[in-house]
Amino acid sequence: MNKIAFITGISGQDGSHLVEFLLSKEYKIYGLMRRTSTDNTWRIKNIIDKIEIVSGDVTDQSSLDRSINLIKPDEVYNLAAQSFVKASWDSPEYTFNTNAIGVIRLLEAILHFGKKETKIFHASTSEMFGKVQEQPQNENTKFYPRSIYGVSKLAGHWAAINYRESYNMFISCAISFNHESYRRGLEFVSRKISYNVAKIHLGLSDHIELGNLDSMRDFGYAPEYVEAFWKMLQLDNPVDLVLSTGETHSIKEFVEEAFKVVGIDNWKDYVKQNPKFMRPAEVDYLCGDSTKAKALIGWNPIIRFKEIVKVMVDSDIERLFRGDKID
Ligand code: NAP
Ligand code: G4F
Repeated sequence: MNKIAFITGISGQDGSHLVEFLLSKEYKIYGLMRRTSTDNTWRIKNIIDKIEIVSGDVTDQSSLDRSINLIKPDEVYNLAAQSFVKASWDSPEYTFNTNAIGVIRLLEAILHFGKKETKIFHASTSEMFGKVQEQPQNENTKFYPRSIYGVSKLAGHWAAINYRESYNMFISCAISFNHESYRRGLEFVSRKISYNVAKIHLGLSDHIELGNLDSMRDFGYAPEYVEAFWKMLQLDNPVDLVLSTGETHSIKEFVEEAFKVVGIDNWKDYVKQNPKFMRPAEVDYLCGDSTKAKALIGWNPIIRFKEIVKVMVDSDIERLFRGDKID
């Protein structure tokens, strides 16, 4: 019989890649989506008729109880989050409600209405390392979040561990480092760069405004990360794993590489720094050590920095050229 998966955050970058992966494994898929005033299914429009969308919100306990009771999933992937770090200074309470209490709500729903053997994946983040206490960061590195986003994800992470230990639930958390794709939201720096470089290349714009160019991130490719999420749930025991490439690059390098893709070397002529995009507290440096993931799930990220940048810039050029709706 086909396994049943329930995904929160199905309309997001990772949710859309995960759905495609699970369909290839012949899962029956249910995805939680909240009501929005305009359509936001652009990432899943090609497969939406192959899945069931359930209306609900991780800030609403009754919708989660109802969903889990109806679906009785074999696997749950909890990807829903207010995932934009910068927005957590504007809406701290909402961010915490979604990213921390939302995890507790979902786990309560599974505890009371799910099957005993339901396996749960939770999306934790390298933002929990924040002001990093060692380099590179692994599963034992001390956390030091630098935003309410990081604080909320750390609370969600510990909630997941607590439910695992309290109720013997199968809950695994990936501490994922930045992973990107052509489906990244336009507010994130990677996509903001690829989209604007594509516009400059096509003569649709003449500059890009950015904030801090010195921060360093361990950039991976999102489709490889979602496959790892699935692999974590195929293990016999729950586990928390750092997922990263072990390579780190500055935002400046990302900009430089993106302009290179379109044959522009004098990138500085096109970039303006705008304090509006700076953060009150920054995560300066992230670089992960995924030795444990390599041992347990054979983690071996193939698509690396230069290729990621190229895939994203090329995709934006193509979509702008076609006039696609891309946000
Ligand atoms: P994303 O593109 O921003 O997607 C977030 C998803 O969560 C969207 O589908 C969004 O729905 C949904 N969502 C937000 N608030 C919700 C709510 N109250 N109730 C139900 N759904 C809600 O983020 P992503 O990059 O795919 O990331 C997926 C998860 O991985 C997140 O938990 C993020 O914190 C974590 N993570 C991501 C990265 C990364 O580099 N991408 C790294 C580490 C961890 P709408 O479409 O309605 O907004
Ligand atoms: O693209 P970002 O907004 O991603 P950030 O803050 O690293 O968070 C992402 O990765 C986390 C994992 O480490 C996830 F948990 C989280 O959900 C999200 O997916 O910013 C990256 C860096 C920051 O240092 C930021 O200050 O880019 C810098 N930056 C410089 N100019 C900018 C800009 N970021 C954005 N979004 N926009 C700018 O104009």
